[in-house]
Amino acid sequence: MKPISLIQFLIEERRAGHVNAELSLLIEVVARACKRIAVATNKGAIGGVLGEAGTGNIQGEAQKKLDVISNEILLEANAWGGQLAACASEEMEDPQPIPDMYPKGNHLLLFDPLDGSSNIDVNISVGTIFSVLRCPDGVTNPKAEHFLQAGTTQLAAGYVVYGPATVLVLTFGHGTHEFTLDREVGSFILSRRDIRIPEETGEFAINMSNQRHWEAPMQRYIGELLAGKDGPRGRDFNMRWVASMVADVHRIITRGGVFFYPLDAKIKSKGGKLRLMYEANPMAFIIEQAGGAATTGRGRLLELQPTGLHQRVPVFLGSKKEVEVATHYHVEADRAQG
Ligand code: P6P
Repeated sequence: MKPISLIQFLIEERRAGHVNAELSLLIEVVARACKRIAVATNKGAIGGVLGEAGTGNIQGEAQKKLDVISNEILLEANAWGGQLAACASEEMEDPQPIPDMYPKGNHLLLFDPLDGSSNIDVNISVGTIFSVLRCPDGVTNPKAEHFLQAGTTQLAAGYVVYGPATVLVLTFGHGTHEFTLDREVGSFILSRRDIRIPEETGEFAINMSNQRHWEAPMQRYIGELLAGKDGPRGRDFNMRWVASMVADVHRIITRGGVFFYPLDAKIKSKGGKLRLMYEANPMAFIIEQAGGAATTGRGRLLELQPTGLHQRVPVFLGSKKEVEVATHYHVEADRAQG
């Protein structure tokens, strides 16, 4: 069958009324920027891009050189196209407006330019996560509060995982689709259309080293998985933890599974580990469009009304049945506490 490139797919989606011209062009620009991030990331030690940048970000985290490079690539690529009113990034405290010399558009772009960057120096897959919102009517110089829209309002979401292959996964709210980069041609080629995640799974992803800090319902849920076929679930489970959300989510998009970054005593005061606006919400949109589920452990992630641009939340996402069981345990425990 003739390969379908990203640009051909986007034109098909426009004809189907799933996306407008401005949004499809924005996605093309973001995908092109991610190809440049892939080139920078793939250079490794010989490209002088490994190690710390010597700076910190709003999260109080030391930035890797590639965090800064990836952020700059996305800002530069999206400055002049005319599709955006502003960008927001994990690496920047405030939104970056589109420079006055360029035309502004009706969209807001949010991204984690290089998620999992603690894995870069050990050559483990990392990725870019992005989300597109509509800029509120009449707002020409968006501030942080204009980005604070629930995940259900996203117009598009996607990630690019820089692994053995460079793979883009994308949704406009009409299914979740995967594109693999053909490096020789430089095109993203459609490799899976309308992805469906199995509702059941035998594979979970969580950072077990936090186990003693979890809330009781999480201890119960994971304890049942670890008990295996002799326990209440009557089957054995396998565990994976890459510590790179994009890699863990892509495994789930590819073969099912469930991912947890729950509240624990260490991070409870911060609200969680992962960021709502540019990690949890885009991933939740992608997962739900592939037939999975995504909650905070207490409610649907996409319905959460954001209160801050860099707000953190607990994340339960993946195969629907396991997300529902774990979420039910938390809701039931809250109800019992009254
Ligand atoms: P931990 C990477 O820093 C990240 O934001 C996610 O990509 C990943 O799932 C998580 O943090 C890993 O956290 O506590 O295992 O290092």
